[in-house]
Amino acid sequence: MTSELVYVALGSNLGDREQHLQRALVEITGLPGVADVRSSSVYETDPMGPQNQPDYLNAVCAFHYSGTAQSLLPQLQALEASHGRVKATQRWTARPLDLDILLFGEQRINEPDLQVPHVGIGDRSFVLWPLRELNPNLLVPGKGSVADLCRHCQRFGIRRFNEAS
Ligand code: A4P
Ligand code: MG
Repeated sequence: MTSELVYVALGSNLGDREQHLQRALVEITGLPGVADVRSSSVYETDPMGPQNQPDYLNAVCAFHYSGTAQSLLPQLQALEASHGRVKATQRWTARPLDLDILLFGEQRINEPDLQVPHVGIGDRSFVLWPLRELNPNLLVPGKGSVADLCRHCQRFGIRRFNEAS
């Protein structure tokens, strides 16, 4: 089976945020079919959505995956659950780990439980900045280059996280 270049967003705003992201990267690297994992720097970001929640740490990773997006999604959801994530009824609430499939090669998927490119990819600086770091020339199907999207998205509440440890 051929592999696709996949981009996944990582987010955490509960518990030891840095450790959640670091552990998730190790766990993604260990998933069957995953190879050549690269990661952006970590950014600290103001919460999008309800403001009565802690700031997030966000990053993006890229890897080659030999499988389908539909087979990757439940594996990422199992990792979220293993980090203590419980499903909230309200959208955009605090969580120890959020893993979203941003891009799956050049595929466009529109299914009830999976939309790729991720619906919010074009207007979230906490996704676009780390993506630009990995590949500024990357094209988001139907939306343009990551560098252009970065120029036009709102710049709010995003700073490099000081990885002192
Ligand atoms: N789903 C559909 N497409 C995808 C995809 N491409 N990747 C479905 C992953 N999942 C996808 O997600 C809800 C459903 O989306 C899943 O059942 C899956 O089948 P969820 O993670 O359970 O719920 P959620 O995360 O609360 O909702 P949503 O709409 O996915 O929110 P987002 O977009 O994940 O945003 N602020 C900052 N600063 N940084 C953040 O990372 N994240 C969020 C959550 C809110 N505010 C934030 C951040
Ligand atoms: Mg999500």
